[in-house]
Amino acid sequence: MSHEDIESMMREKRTFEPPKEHRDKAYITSMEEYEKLYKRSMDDPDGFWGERSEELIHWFKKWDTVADYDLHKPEVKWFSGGRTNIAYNCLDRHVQNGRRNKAAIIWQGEPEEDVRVYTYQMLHTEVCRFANVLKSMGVKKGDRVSLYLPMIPELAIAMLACTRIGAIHSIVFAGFSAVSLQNRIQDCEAKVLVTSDAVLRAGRTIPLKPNADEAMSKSPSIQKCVVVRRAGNEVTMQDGRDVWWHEVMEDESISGECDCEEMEAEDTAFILYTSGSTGKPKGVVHTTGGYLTYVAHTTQWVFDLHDEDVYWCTADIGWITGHSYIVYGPLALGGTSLMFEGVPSYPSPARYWKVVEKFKVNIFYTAPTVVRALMREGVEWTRKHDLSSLRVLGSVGEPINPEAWMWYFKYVGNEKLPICDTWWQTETGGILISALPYATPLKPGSATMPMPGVEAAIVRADGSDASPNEGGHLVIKQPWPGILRGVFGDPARYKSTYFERFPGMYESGDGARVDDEGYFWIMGRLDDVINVSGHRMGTAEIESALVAHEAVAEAAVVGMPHQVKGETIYAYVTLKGDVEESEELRKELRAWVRTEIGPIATPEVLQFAEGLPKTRSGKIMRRVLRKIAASKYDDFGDTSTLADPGVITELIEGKRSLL
Ligand code: 6R9
Repeated sequence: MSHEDIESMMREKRTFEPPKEHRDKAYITSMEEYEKLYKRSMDDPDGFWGERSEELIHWFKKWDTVADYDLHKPEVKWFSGGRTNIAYNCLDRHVQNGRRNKAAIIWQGEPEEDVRVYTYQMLHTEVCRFANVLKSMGVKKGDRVSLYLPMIPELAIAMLACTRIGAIHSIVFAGFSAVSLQNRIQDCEAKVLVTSDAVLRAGRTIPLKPNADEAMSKSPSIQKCVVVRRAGNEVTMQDGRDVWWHEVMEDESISGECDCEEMEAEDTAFILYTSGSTGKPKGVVHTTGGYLTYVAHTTQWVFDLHDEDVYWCTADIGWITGHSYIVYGPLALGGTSLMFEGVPSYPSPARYWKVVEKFKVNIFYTAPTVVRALMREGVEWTRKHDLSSLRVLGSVGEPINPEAWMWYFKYVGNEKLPICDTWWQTETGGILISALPYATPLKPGSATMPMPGVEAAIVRADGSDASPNEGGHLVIKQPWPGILRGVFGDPARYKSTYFERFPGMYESGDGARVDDEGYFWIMGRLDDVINVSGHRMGTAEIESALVAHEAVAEAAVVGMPHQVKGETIYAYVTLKGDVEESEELRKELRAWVRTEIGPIATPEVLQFAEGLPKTRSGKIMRRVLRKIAASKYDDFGDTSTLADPGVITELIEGKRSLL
């Protein structure tokens, strides 16, 4: 299909009806059913969620109340009085209920021949062993454990071992730098760090332990470090602190049985750091009963996951998508989750499709940036492999542009598979807005409608409801079980970021509109957060990394539209008076950000600027900087409050000379 075909399709405003094939087996089979469930969930939320949780989760002790909240305070509790355990729900009950020999995790390593399959029984044993290792290191309920690992099974094992004993994991994406790791360890005062010798990526071995060493050297809370051998490269082990995973796991004294901690529903399950518009990353806190219920609920209804399916989510577990939809959601349901270590383009752009064919994947969940990157490589790669096992497709991380949607639909979905564009956030724990594959008619580019139980709405700046098609702030008007319960160690920030601007509602920070038929169209962040390849980066974080360099006086960072990544990072940098601009310095500053935060934060463009467009009150007018970054020089809007309007011309000239 050519570009023009896609364009004309868009003009037709076609909708795509849900498939009939497989529909009789589906959990939700029609819009009428969806509407009935939605209405029920709004009329009787306690009844709805109580039933869902009882159906999906094993409780050691049933709760006393379903929901108990006041978003003004804010205070949110779900399933108070109930006791359960996440690892028990993901493992033990399946071992007891006939899934003992079923594959829980199929792991495909980056080298084609590296495949490991863990049955529920095997995973249970490994998790118990590692839980006992953690216990032997003095880790107790409520203690924090940082996990800094590539996409290897040990990461999932370590997560489940933590939740089994009530320890709180904080996973740090292995692409983050030593400094980022250190900040995250220090913020939550982790006792133990689990890491590996290296990351295997696109045929290269990237050492990881040196980053861990650097971070630990400034993190006095760390008592022990467990190191997984992945690549076999040389590492230094510190006596008394560092131990090898394979050695401690093989220790005779470590048992393969370990009782579960009976957790209160509101006990913290994990922390995950995410970027915000100001300051350092915040530790988003998720708790036990509500989170578990919510991820199981959404995995079942959005992906229509059945026992015999092979389900593959391509995210990295370092992000929330991997937490909820590689590990906890699918395993809570007793599903088979495929975990993949590699990248889409190595050794060829057919890699994903090769994996789909090899394991006969039924449900495939990826990000628009992946779709766009593969689209650029050409359709022939999708044709090299048999994709006929696929049944449901998913998308997450950023809005999927209609062109990418159509490509995904046509060449991966063979024009018949439903695409569930799932809108959600680290803070929401699970999917809030998405199509249900066998019920919702699809519109390319729309995340369609809120899940049952989710009261999503668009409000104006004053909090009043927006009219259909009017853009505004995307808010949720009542809590759902997976909502974050705090920002670790910072209750004030929890309140001010999410609950202050629109009292009584959860503020997502995204802009959106709802069309005449109730479809949600997400427009992106309204705050200073950039979405690079589906990953959130706070501009403030990158700016503070830049100004930490001795040559830099001031920096302003904005997002710039990018064909594959959605957005990339554009940095304007004002040097200190005595520093000369040079290509070397430009390179050095880009490399600096890379080591300060991580490769994903590296500015794509770095422009030296004599001055930045500031208002008389000293605020940087980012809107102007965004326009210049996007090479849109026509309409800067109202610039009358600028202290020096001449700056704009200078910046445009500077940008032109860059190209
Ligand atoms: C799950 C995840 C959250 C931000 C969110 C929004 C953007 C995610 C989206 C989407 C449009 C979708 N986002 N999914 N925008 N359509 N289907 O990505 O969490 O890393 O916290 O990012 O990502 O802007 O606010 P997180």
